Amino acid sequence: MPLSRRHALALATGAVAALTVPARAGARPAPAPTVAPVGPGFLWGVASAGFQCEGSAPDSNWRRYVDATPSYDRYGDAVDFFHRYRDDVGLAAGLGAGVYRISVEWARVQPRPGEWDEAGFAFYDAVIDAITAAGMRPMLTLDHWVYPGWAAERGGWAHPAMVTDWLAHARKVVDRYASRDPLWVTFNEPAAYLLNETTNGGLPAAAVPVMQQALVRAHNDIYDHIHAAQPGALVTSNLAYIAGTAEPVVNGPMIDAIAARLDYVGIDYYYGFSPQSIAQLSPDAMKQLWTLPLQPEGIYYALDHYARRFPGTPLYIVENGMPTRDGEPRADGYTRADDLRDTVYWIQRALADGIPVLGYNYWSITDNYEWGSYTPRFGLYTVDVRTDPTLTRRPTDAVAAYRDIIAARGVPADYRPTRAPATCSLVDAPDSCTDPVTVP
Ligand code: IFM
Repeated sequence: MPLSRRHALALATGAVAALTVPARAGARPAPAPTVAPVGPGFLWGVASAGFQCEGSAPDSNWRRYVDATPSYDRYGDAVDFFHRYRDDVGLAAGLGAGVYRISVEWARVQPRPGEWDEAGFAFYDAVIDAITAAGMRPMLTLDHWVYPGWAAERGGWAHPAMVTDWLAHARKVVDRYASRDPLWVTFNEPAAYLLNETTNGGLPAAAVPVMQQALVRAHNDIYDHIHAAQPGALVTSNLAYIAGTAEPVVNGPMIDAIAARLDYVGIDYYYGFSPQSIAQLSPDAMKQLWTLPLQPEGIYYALDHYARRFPGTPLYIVENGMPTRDGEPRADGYTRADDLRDTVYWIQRALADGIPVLGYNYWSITDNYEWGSYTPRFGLYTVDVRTDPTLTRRPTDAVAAYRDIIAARGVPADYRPTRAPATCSLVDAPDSCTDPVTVP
């Protein structure tokens, strides 16, 4: 069960939530009969990550995890973004998106210690050129869980030189791309990164606090470097929103330690749980992401949580989406288009209640390698990696939905979510029981 695993990880780190989230002042506002569009400056985007989509992958920790794990799908060339980035950037531009999130893969630009690969950088130069030429702003992730094979060889984040070496790489990336005015993400989902390194990378439990401290040091250091290179930059480390009382335990230790160096709070919101749905989860749920329950209104609770934790700091949904199993209809009948529209409705509701939401990225523009498997499909465009050698991008119903949403700056004023808010969502327990969000 996901929560207990993540709880266990937090406990392994000896983590205690240092800061509590202030209680809501008064009852939740009653909803207006109609929902207003988002402002013209709202950032609509799509998100991706290097290893998951690029292919042509150099030696890295993740290449090694795949090689060492026969039950994982062979990586192949993922969806070959390495050769098809122009097409995928064009698909995002065709939606009207204004932000395209990628990660710059350390393994590609520094294949050996002290050796920088100009061809690797040239690839990212070309991708960023394509993004900006299409009228979009890049969002650059410095570390989406992948580092070079040579760093894996010596023990990854448990090695004393890791922070120094990571910073040498990250500074090069920042110095090269700061003039392109990207939005920055330092570490993708740091709590999940710790878990990933424990389960796939063999990071011993005793080294988890070492890695966590290393991530904190690296984030805080590169934050200052980014601001020196790009005055006014917007920097975050995005958090995988967990739920209610688990949130401060799982994400609290990292976010508290970097709180002074966050220009916006990047939030990844996917699943929502109620007491009933959590009781029904199968033990394999984390390997079958398409069975995890979806609660679109949970994005409102997540935003509300972080608006109270960081008053006045802009919030950005850096990732949101829904998995299917190999692109098949979901067992709960929820379509990608309905889930997207319902989710955007709740973002508009959050904005209407004064929560400062800066932007929203859909995860992902195409299906990709979901950390060991091609079965969970998150793409606006689906790609049958295992069966279609042409890797054709085929639109899901959410392509038209997202295009309409972006053009209209949200769902229509009289929109009503297709899915009613859950009773007693654990995404915001216990407030969701005593003061739940409602639809007019
Ligand atoms: O694919 C992942 C991504 O790498 C991190 N956030 C969640 C996504 C979907 O599981």
